[in-house]
Amino acid sequence: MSRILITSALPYINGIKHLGNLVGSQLPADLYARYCRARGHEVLFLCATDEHGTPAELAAAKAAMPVDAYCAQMHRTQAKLAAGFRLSFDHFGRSSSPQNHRLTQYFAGRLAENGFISEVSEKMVYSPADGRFLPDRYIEGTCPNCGYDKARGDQCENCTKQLDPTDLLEPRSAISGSTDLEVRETKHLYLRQSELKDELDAWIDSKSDWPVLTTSIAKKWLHDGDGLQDRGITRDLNWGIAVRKGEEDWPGMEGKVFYVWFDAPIEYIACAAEWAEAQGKDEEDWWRWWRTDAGAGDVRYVQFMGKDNVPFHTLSFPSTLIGSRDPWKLVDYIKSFNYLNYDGGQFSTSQGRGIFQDQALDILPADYWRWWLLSNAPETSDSEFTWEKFQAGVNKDLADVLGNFVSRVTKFCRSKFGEEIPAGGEVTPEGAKLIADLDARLAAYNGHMEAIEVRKAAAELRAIWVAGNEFLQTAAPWTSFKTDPERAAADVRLALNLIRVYAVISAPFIPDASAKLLESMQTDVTDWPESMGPALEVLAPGHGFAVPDTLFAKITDEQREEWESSYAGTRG
Ligand code: B3M
Ligand code: ZN
Repeated sequence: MSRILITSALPYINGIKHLGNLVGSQLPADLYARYCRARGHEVLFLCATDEHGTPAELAAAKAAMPVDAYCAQMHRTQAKLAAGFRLSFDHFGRSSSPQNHRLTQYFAGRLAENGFISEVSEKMVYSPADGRFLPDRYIEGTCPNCGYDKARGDQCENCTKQLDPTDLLEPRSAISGSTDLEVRETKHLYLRQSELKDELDAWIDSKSDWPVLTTSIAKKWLHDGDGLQDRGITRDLNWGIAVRKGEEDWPGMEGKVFYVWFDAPIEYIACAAEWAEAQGKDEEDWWRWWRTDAGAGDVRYVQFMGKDNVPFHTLSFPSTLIGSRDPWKLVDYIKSFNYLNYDGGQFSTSQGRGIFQDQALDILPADYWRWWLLSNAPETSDSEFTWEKFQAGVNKDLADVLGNFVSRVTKFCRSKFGEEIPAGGEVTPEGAKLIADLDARLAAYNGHMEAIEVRKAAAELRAIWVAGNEFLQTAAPWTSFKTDPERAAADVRLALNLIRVYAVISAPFIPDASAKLLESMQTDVTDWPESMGPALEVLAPGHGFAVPDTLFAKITDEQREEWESSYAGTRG
């Protein structure tokens, strides 16, 4: 048994997330966590809301709520949706937690003690009307390059030119619209990442099993252009973690907070402390996951995220951990994803484009979404959600293949042998062939799950479902029953046992359907099959079962047309 620590990128607190966020980190992380638990490993699966930064402040202002109340409310909303999608976090924490405040300030203190913090004076745009300094993204104006009048202080979305706020013509606050802007001197802390470049380079070189997408992004930031730059880790904002050096004040940093991307990854660690506290456990119960001097040396740590988050997870966060000179656990494997597109465009929270998690659960249960999103995960390239593809995928795989197999076997058995596993007969040659085929496929499925190859695992699981249907078609117990009822009984017994095996190995993808199948087969034997022979004999003759209701209702064309028009890519 191994110990596996799994974290998913923390969703920003503002707004309900769309399906692209879900499939880009949290859902595949849940798939892997469920699989690892089912294989008997000790798993700690953590996620949290990412609650600081300007987006949180602006969203709270828009909701006319104090930002802490807004974050508390949105954390509850996101936690409820996570439960709706059956995301089996051991803890869903908050980056605004007291634990994260303490840890973030601790790390800043350690980095300062070790010489990895510099204090830099810089000029920032201040808006008296807003009573605050404006981050580059919250300064708007006319692009000097293309004339676009909504260019931002960091980039023009129209011609993509990188900008400084001082480049903008007629600059104004993107919050209040005020053009009364001043440039003021302010001081910020910088993490001296450039000092850690060689150590980071060596660490990344040691990751020989990382996907190319992950390594290439990390190397690009390390070596392209001027190489790894020092990075500001403080902001002039009201909402966030106060800049302190451990327990002490930080002279000159009064009124400032840490930059959201400095404190957010530290929440991965703080979340374990929150989990321990929530479970009434002690500090060593979470230190054994995060400190290699307290037992985390044998932990395998796997992170899940969208590809745009890779730089922060391969450079900035490791810089914080390495620079602390404490023996914190560094990530062993990063699984990063491309983007899920919606009907030809990007999913976008800010533009309300796409299908949002609350809307999805309003129209269909989690398993439909889990199956389609995972079997179409944007692993090696972007993938496209269209209502037609979604309808075709779930109707075929879930209704016609898996659901149909379960229904045919249980209903035929009930009609000829009653609602119990029939006795009689021996495994037929077709049955023996099925068992051999399934052993090979199970090994392949396990291999893809261990390698976190999500789409390949889904394809292999689908093939395992198809194999059951093909066996049924070949064995045709409804025909053999007329001349050789013992043979029919043996084939039906095998097929009914296969339903239980399907329930066990499909659970990481479709947990609710899995639970329903186990209930209908009246069994709680859920050991992951080591080999199919013994696994297909667990339900002995005479064991009772109940014909389940329809496992997956098909999506009708009318439903698909209605949903396609009502979720035409905008969210009120
Ligand atoms: N919230 C970005 C994102 O949601 C950021 C991830 C933080 S993980 C520490 O894509
Ligand atoms: Zn432009």
